Amino acid sequence: MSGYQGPMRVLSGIQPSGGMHLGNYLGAIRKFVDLQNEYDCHFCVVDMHAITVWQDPVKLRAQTFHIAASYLAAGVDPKGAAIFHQSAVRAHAELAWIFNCVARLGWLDRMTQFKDKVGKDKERASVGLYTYPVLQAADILVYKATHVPVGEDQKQHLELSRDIAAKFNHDFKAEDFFPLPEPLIKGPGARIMSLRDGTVKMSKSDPSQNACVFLSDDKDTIARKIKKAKTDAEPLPDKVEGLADRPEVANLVGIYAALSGKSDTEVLSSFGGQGFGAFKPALADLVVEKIAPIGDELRRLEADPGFLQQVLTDGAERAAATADPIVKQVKEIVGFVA
Ligand code: AQP
Repeated sequence: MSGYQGPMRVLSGIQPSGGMHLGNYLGAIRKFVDLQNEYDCHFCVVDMHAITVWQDPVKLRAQTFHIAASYLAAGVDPKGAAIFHQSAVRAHAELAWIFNCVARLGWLDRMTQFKDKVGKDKERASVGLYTYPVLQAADILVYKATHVPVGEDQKQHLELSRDIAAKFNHDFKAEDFFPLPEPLIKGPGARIMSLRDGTVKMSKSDPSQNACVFLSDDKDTIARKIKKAKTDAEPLPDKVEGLADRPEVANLVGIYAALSGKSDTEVLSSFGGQGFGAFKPALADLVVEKIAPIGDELRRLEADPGFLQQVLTDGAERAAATADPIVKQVKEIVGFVA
């Protein structure tokens, strides 16, 4: 983290672009819960990122509450961590513009998530989708966050945040003004794949409802999705090496491991040699046991939008109290008149 001496601070966010799924839970929110007692935490609902692709305004509002409720239902305590929506803290947009002038086109041209999302239709993508990782850098650095819990898919964006921080510090001779944020990626569940195709990640925007277990799914739906998950005709292997060319099987074993706190090796020592007729019901029971109670709490919270609004308003006030003085300093460093 270079010579940065500021406080250890965590920032992470999730887009209100659809229902919260098992990948978001294992790759991100579960880590939020673990980190909240150790760091000064800021968890945001990144609505400004969500509109980089079309969002129905009515759904966007509901999904913003849904993500906030998911944080709470999974165990994030709003008295400790600031939970807020990105658009409520103006400092994110202000710093993002300044960072747009620090980041280089060549850096953004290398972002694989942009390429994956636009496919062959780049001409029709929004400019916001292209500069998405610059806004993400602003989200992080507007709090001088030192640690960022994310799934594996965000690794490249985090490297870009570090490049932007380093270039800002260098260009403006502001040594160690921004920390070089560390991604917290490692651990089970960093990359959960679709239940229908083990080569693509589980994603909110997947057109197949059966590709994701959503936190809001009831017990029967969870069990049905796990039992319908794509596999192959062979039994489970005895050793992890046997998962190499079997992405769907590796994914299900990984989900079992992440939710049970065991390693893949331990899971295979229990289930190796058995067919999916034995493994899938055990996995379904485990996912139901861990996820269904979160879903119950999520529904209870979503029925109280007044409470959720209050959590977001309080969180945004606390977040702005940290971010505004940092942006003020940035403006001075850049040479803007006060
Ligand atoms: N499949 C996944 N496995 C592990 N972690 C994941 N994350 C997302 N998918 C997986 C992590 O969840 C956090 C929030 O991600 P996001 O919603 O802001 O953006 P995303 O990565 O683009 O998520 P989706 O579900 O794929 O959304 P859409 O379809 O709208 O693009 C991040 O920490 C991410 O790593």
